[in-house]
Amino acid sequence: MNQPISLSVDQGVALIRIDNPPVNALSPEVINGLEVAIDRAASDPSVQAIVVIGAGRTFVAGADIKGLEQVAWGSDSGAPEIHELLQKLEDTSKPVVMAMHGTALGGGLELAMAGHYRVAVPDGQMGQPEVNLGIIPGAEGTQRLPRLVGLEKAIEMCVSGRPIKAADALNAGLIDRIIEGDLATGASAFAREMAARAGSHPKTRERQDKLPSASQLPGMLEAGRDLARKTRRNLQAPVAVVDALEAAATLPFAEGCAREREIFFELAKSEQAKALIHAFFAERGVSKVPGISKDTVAAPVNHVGIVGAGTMGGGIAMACANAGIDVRITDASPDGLDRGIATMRKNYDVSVKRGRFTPAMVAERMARITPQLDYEGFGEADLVIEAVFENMALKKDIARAVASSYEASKGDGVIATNTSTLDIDEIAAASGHPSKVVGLHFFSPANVMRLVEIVRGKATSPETLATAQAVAKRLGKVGVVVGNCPGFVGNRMMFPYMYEAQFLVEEGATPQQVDAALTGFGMAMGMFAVDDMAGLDVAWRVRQELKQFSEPGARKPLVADRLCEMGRFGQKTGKGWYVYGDDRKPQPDPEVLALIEQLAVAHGITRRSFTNDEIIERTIYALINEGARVLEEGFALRAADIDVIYTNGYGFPAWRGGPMFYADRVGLKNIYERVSAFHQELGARWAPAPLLAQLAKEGTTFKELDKRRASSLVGASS
Ligand code: T1G
Repeated sequence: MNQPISLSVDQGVALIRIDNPPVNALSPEVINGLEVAIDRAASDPSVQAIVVIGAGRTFVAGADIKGLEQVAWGSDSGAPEIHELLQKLEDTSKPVVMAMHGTALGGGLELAMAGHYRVAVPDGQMGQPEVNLGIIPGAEGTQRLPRLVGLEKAIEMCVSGRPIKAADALNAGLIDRIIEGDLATGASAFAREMAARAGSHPKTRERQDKLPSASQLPGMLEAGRDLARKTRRNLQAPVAVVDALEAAATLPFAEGCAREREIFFELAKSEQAKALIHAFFAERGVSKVPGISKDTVAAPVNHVGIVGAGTMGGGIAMACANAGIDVRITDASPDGLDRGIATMRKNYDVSVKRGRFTPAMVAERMARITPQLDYEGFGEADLVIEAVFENMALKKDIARAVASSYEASKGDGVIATNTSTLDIDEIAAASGHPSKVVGLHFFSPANVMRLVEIVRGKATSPETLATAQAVAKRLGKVGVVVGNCPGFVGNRMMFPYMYEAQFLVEEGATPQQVDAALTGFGMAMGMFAVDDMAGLDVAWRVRQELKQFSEPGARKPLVADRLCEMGRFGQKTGKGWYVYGDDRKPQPDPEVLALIEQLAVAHGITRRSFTNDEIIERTIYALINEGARVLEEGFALRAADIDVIYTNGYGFPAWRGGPMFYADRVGLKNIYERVSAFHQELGARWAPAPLLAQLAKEGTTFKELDKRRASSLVGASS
């Protein structure tokens, strides 16, 4: 018998256990081992029923995505060959019970649906998340799922990719029983019950009762395609999965499976699958950091102090409370504190209205947050996060005050600053305990946005860093470790991108054209709409501090400062680059267009029209060129880390993989040539990053560079 599969027989039940850590993915060994085990159990006269169960944290979480990656890049050998196993399971005369815990996802759920019965633990989850990888289920899931739960529910599950919980699965008919207590024992008892029943056991592929009638079908399909287009903008797989599900309702099972396979292979080799699989592994790669090993001890964090009850501090407090962490939050002014608490309450009320939380859940969360005007109890905290506005003197004072709270109570917590631009090392030095200081750069709204940049100062200790990584994970966020440079990684790259957008409108494009080109490319929002949402005053303040714009010859954007001087700070003042009505939708403002033209002409700028392609090159290539610099200077550990930052914090489309992966796909030689041409035409700010030049010359990619560098991270672990 193959290694990852074991078989034991107890009182007439064969227990087949899948043990392929970390998530029991369907490797060829697992598939072969299951076939052998099923044959043995089927032919063993002492066996009346069969239970298939996963060892460790979960049932099977899907096909091996490493194999899918090979398919995406051209080899068919990585595709799961599972049809024979599924047929064997379904055709077994003894009842086969699938016992699920953890997350039965993708190929895992498909395996389970070929069993005659399914049971799960109360917190088990089941789903078909394939669309999130740019593919569709490829192991007959689109044909079996609608037969079990009906077409509408199957569409909802496959289009959203979201798993459902055991109670929902029971309700929908996906599982037959919820097992309280030990799963193996409960599933075995259930299996014996089924074996004692007269008659044959249900084969999912033969079921017809839940499939829609011919008259119901068109409406359901139309609604499904609509859902896919509206909720999964720009993604191919969610629309295609409806085609495969349609086949379940219109074709015999075998033909439906053939149709599914055809669509699966077409998508598995698509650009979107390449990009989304890259994004999956990129996100899981960020925790591998030099100097941090699995032996590095992260301190447990159960009590957090937050300094500053503004937008960021409040959002961070909510993120902590949502994760079950007790929070003390302080502010310099009683009014500020009251406002902060009121805002949190308002945000939670919105969540209740949207059905995300119950009032009881909100009460529990608010009870974890203690507002106060002093630092009482901060000395006993495991972590204090300073989240006041960007002012170095103030941040240093707070770092000192937090350090003395720790000293006074012999505490040893971490001191984190939520600065988005300031020098962590300067703040660390002021604290007197630089090894305990780290940057935690949250993105607004902090209770919603998934990204946190974890800024490693030159003295940050491995334990402090590991604690910061663990906190990010506990808060359900992706924490990307970055180096300490102005703007860190995300904002540093944002500035050239944002300025290029502004230069483009000075040269003749309009804000709405630039924004439309960017959203057409897949960005969640256009640059000008983002600026209006964030508040033009934010970048205004930063601009005043940025040294590069005081260098002679550097081109300064002309319009943004003028808008700020006019009090046009964006959405919050109802006017910015756009004008906002009651619906808060951006409308072009003739006044702004006239101002842009007037300033451009006064500065002798030649105006012309731009194509959308030119707009994308000017903006996105600026982002990529700066990304190459960041990478070369070591402020990001990997190109893939930059991709994670941009897809999780800046609305860059995950289906393009992130800016650096996108650059690889365009070809670094092509990017380099365009950047060089812009350098000739537009001046020094477009000087190609030396790393970009080098990789273009070598004919390689950022992904290859990451692989080469990975060897230097050996010994690091998640
Ligand atoms: N294949 C290979 N490796 C996987 C994997 C998979 N399916 N799932 C997780 N890993 C690795 C991951 O890279 C990481 O490795 C470790 O497991 C822990 O993951 C035929 C086509 C299961 C909910 O899309 O959603 O089936 O970094 O850090 O937060 O139709 O992993 O430690 O080296 O994410 O506890 C469908 C994807 C595949 C599930 C666990 N399945 N995985 O979350 O841990 S397509 C999925 C997840 C398919 C069929 C098709 C999550 C998780 P390392 P983690 P976690």
